[in-house]
Amino acid sequence: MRPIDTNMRLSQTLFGATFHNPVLLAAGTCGFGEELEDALDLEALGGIVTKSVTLEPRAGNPPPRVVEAGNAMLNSVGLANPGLERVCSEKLPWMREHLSSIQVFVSVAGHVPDEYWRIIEGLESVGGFLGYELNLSCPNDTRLGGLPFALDPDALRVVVEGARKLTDRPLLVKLAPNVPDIGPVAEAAEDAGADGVTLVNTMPGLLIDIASRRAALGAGSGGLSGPALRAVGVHAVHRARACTSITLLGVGGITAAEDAIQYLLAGASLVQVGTATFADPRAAQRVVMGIARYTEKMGIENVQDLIGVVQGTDRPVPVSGGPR
Ligand code: RRO
Repeated sequence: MRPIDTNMRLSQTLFGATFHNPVLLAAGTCGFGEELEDALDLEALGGIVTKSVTLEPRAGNPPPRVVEAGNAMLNSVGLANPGLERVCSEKLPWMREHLSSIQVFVSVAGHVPDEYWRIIEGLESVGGFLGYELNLSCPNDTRLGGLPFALDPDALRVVVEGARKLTDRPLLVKLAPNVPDIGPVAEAAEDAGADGVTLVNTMPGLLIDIASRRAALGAGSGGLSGPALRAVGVHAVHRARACTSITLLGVGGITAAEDAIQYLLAGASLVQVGTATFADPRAAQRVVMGIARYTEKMGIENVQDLIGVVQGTDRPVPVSGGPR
């Protein structure tokens, strides 16, 4: 294994683990790491979040699955993934061997609470990763009998409380941006036993091809991501910081270090780069280097000194910056 060039300014201990820097690859944009192995230096990152894993394999939605949407991207991938069994037999062993120096969260998705719990039980029996990110907010997959779990705090609580009983690993909950106030949703996740929340998943959207008068995506509507989502994500982090004391992970529209730093200032301890990786597989590495340059230039000893210290916002945030 190659030694890590650790920049102590960027290093943090969170969930009892060392993150060499605050930049992770977001779920659904890096497969299980292996898919991007030749395109960037994964070990230069803080970590990755895998594609969401479901109980059974999923082939995904009909094409096109991704379309450009101005300063954004619309997707309806439809949770394409190899399913729990192959993740345990192929993906986890690869990640254990190749990503042992960075932190891996496995994203978990399902239609009903029991599916989330069975996937966690299956993954627990194999191990080889740090923790879970419960995807309760996919806009392209319906919860049996209702809205995505993250749009219904009571439904969210059921999944998270059940998951909490099954594992001591760090448990993150990924929230949706399309709620009236994300603060109470983050609070519900904290009350139910989550160690952190990831804000935000994509925003439901629809694009129409006017020549064919059909939806531009094969599946109809999809989830909007990219730069257009950034202000929504930064606001969500800021709001969650005011309502909770658990660790926050910011995601949405990060293409450069300046974007990631906004999330840190709003209260996120970690950030995730998603859509930007499609245009430039090294985007996340650029973000790491940019944050390092910024901390050096500003004389900031550790990136934690940036977390949650934004001023001049409409709602107060803790000046201490939340969890360390
Ligand atoms: O696979 C998808 O279509 C998908 C997922 Br699971 C998600 O969480 N968010 C998204 O925009 N697409």
